[in-house]
Amino acid sequence: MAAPEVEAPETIEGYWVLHDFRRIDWPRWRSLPEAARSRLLEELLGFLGECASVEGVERGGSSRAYRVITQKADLAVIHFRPDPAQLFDLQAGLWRCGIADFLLPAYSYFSVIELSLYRGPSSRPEVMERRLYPRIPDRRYMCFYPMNKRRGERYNWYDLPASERREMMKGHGRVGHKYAEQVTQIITGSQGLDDWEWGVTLFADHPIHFKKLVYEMRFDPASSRYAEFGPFYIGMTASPQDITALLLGS
Ligand code: 76R
Repeated sequence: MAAPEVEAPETIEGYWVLHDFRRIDWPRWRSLPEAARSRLLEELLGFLGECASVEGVERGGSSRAYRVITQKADLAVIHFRPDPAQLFDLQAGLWRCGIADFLLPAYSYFSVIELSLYRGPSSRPEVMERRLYPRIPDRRYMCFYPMNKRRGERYNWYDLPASERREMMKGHGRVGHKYAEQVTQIITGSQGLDDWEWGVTLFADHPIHFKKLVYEMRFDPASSRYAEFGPFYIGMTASPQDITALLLGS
């Protein structure tokens, strides 16, 4: 029987994840009186502060706001939470803020932190814990894109024997590991949850590291033959002062 060869890799899931991208409706926002804009900004900052307050709680989750470059979005919020139901509440929480009337949906993604056990589980429970339930890394830049593994006539990831996939993931890990200091990757699985199969979220102190890493990876067979990519979003961490400057121009 060929059954063991076509087996899906075992995965372990951790935090549930929502990436929520919004565009600001600038003409309508700017036409508001300044006092109204300040009030809506305060309410938004209060909401974001509340989101981030879970960080002190063990396995409570993590949330970060980002400014986004290009016209695909202006703002992004990323939430990690232990219970998927919390993400429904967080999404609704932002819509209930008055400023939501001026935030146009741009993109969003629902997934769950996933470790695929191609290399077997780490023998150290604290390593597994840290990877399944991480804080959002304190790096200045974030890169998010969704991806699939190809199911073409010639190259079909899902038809490959497990041993070949394992070998290829080893090569992938080798390329990635060269960037371990500059880039933190968080892979989230979204099979059955959203339109692509994985979300890739990378964190680094400078976006040049995203470019170098992703380019080098394009030559690795796990990507060159088998990866298909969705849109890329690049964000920069946004403190309350940054969001105030963005929205009120001060
Ligand atoms: O060392 C380990 O245990 C982890 C090895 C590892 C796995 C299992 C790893 C390492 N990744 C894994 C899984 Mn990854 N990763 C991506 C992308 O743009 C592209 O071409 C692909 C997008 C990047 C940039 C990246 C970076 N990785 C996965 C999976 C799940 C596949 C599956 O289960 O079939 C995907 C979709 C994926 C995609 N990867 C690394 C990195 C980096 C930087 C590392 C090294 C991390 C480190 O050593 O600290």
